[in-house]
Amino acid sequence: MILTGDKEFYKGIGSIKYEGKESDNPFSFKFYNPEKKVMGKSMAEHFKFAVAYWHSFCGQGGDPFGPGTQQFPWDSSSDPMQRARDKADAAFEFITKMGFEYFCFHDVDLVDEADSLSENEKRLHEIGEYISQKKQDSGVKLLWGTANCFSNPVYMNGAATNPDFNVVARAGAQIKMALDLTISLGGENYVFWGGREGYMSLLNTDMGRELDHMAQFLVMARDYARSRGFKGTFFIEPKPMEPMKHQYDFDAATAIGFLREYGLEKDFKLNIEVNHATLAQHSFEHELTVAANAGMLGSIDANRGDNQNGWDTDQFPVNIYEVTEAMLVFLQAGGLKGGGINFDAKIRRNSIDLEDIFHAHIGGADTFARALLTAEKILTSSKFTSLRNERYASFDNGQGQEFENGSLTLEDLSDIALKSKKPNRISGKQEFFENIINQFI
Ligand code: XUL
Ligand code: CO
Repeated sequence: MILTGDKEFYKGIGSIKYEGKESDNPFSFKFYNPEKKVMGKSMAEHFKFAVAYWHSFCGQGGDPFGPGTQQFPWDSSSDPMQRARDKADAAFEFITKMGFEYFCFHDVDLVDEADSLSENEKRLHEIGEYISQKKQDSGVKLLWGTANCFSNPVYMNGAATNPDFNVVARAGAQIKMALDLTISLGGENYVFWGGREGYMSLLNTDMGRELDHMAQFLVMARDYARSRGFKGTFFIEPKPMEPMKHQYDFDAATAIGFLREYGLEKDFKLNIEVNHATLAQHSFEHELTVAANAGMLGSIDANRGDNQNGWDTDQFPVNIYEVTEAMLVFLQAGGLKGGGINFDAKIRRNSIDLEDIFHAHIGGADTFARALLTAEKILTSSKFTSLRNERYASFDNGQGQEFENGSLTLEDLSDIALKSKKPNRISGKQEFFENIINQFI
């Protein structure tokens, strides 16, 4: 059901429905069929697609060379609360027209930050009540909330890792409010993306102390949220750089090591973002695999980077081959632990028509759907799994199995090798594996 406010913002566009790949209606899904079952779950259940409030209703396409190019009709009022309500109307109209069930936000996306913390709290409370009503009316749910502790200049030296305790306390106040808001809106999860938690130069930074502070802060946030009845999962969203030269949550392996070191691994999982993976010189599927192996694959921020440059371009996903490799990991991991697929992606600066975010989200959803269907076929009707398992067959019984069980010593390995023939060379067959993906796309 479409939910509009006093006025309709996306005029002329109705519900986006699945029409199949032969449809020539640009405002329809060609592959994403929410009800279609894939390996026992509907596509809607697999993905839990979410719209990112910040990119779709706040960001106007500004870049370091010039201001925003997109003009939003919901931004016209001079009263910040009216602007916030108009923006919420636009957001819920868009989400319900897309037929998506979820959204994600930062505190400051919902309403402009005021000069004082107490005024902020009032504003957030007020817009929270407005959005709560819209959630009830539409059935749209909150996948996760977060706090923006990186845009305000007060955080230029970091938030939880700031060398000044006064700033750490301010971040605490802001995150407490964001947690309260997330809980009151029934948020299923809460995200910590590092923002400015990292450093520009080690010369002026006590890294060990900052990491201890970050952990202490997360412990406090967890304890507070749990005391308020929050049952959801906390996610860390790794990123190697931007805005800091070095971010503390560099990649999945780093974040997992950190969470385990400080005993946070039970409450926290990871939110893996495609373009963050590639900035860390990994592939998306690498980061998903690292998280899945640790039982910490919580959620996904879907987007893509640009192969020709090295920053976070946050483009919408379109690459079927790349996303199919990711969906193979996704399906084999049994899906996400609590999270969903949040389109943390923005349209290009020169995409200035209001309808452009429909094309973007339709393309993103279709890319994931097509990749999921392809991955399902690869797993159920190709030799992919058996070929990969065969590479490890020597560990399935005999001495290989004893090695895996931990019942051999290094001397045993030595004895075995000295008594054996020289090992055969066995092909890794990478090109054959690559062709299987192409064959099923
Ligand atoms: C930044 C980023 C953020 C987080 C939420 O690169 O991805 O939008 O997802 O703070
Ligand atoms: Co993100």
